[in-house]
Amino acid sequence: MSLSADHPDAPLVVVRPHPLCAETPPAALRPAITPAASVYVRSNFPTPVLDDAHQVAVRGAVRAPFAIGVNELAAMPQRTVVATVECAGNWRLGMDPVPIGEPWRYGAVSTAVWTGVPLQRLLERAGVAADAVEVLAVGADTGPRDDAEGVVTFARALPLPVALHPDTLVVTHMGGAPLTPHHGAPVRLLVPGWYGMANVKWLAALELRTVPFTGYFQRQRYVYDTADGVTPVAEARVKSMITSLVDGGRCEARVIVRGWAWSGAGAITRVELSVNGEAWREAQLGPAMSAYAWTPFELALMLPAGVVSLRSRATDAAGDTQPERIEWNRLGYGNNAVRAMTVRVG
Ligand SMILES: Nc1nc2c(c(=O)[nH]1)N[C@H]1C(S)=C(S)[C@@H](COP(=O)(O)O)O[C@H]1N2
Ligand SMILES: [Mo]
Repeated sequence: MSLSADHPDAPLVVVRPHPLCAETPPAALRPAITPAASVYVRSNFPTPVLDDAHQVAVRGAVRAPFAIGVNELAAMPQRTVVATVECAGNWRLGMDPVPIGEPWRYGAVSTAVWTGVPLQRLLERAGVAADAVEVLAVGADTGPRDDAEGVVTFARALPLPVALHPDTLVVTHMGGAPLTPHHGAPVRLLVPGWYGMANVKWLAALELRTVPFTGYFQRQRYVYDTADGVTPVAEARVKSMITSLVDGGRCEARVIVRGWAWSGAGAITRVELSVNGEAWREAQLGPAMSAYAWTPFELALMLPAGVVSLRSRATDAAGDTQPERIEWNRLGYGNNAVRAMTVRVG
């Protein structure tokens, strides 16, 4: 697969080649299901090479620890979930000043069909101790970090109720095919509705904990670091994106503006569009492919001639609406502010 950032038809727009961080290109954001080769990639360390003999250890505060391989997972009842997954750093470049971290534009979001076994089933088999509070998902990838001592492992904790949700999956397949190395082969987590960092790739262990985890990727990264303190990033904030028009491109005056809206807090209840900063107009919503997949919206517009600014704004069932401005945070996560795109009309 070609990963050239310069080639207009490349399946991914590379933000950093090693370890691979790459966005879904604008054209690949149009279909409901993102083409598999264009699902964005975010890796903190080199991709570990794991073979079919790889096992996931279920351990910690459990009655009966065990290890399970991919073949045994395949023999269990499977569950499939269509889910939109967004990196918490998506649209970091839209923050002012731009925070440290990967300079993501708005393509660190994709929708895929994920298949695996509910994490709940593995936890039931292990017998979770009564005093367990969270499940630590440990990846097989490690490496040094500038701001940490020694070697760091990618690991993220999930509150037990989220881990026990029937749609939280130990995934082996994306789009009906075995996971590719970049996406976590042979096994990863999927936590629908949460930002991407919860979906630990190259899953090596599931560790039941009785005290909250405070490791590097729990307290120093994937946290909202503000004047009020540090809070781990969790559910994806409500957001929308116009995909039928190209930012900086041209279009006819009569257009149907289309795009996607999503939220980790519930269904999308409203999407509005504004032309040149004028009054918001409500778009029509289509059916989402699942409770965790983005919702399509569209609105027919007659645009004025010249360079036109277009904005979309989504609201979810929790009552949250995309803000005009984002509260800046040191590491640049969760930027769901309304984003303007410009098109030349005529
Ligand atoms: N083991 C491991 N899991 C990981 C990461 C990682 O660096 N290592 N990155 C996380 C982040 S920040 C995101 S956004 C998603 C990206 O998943 P993808 O590359 O399959 O799109 O994986 C998450 N899981
Ligand atoms: Mo991410």
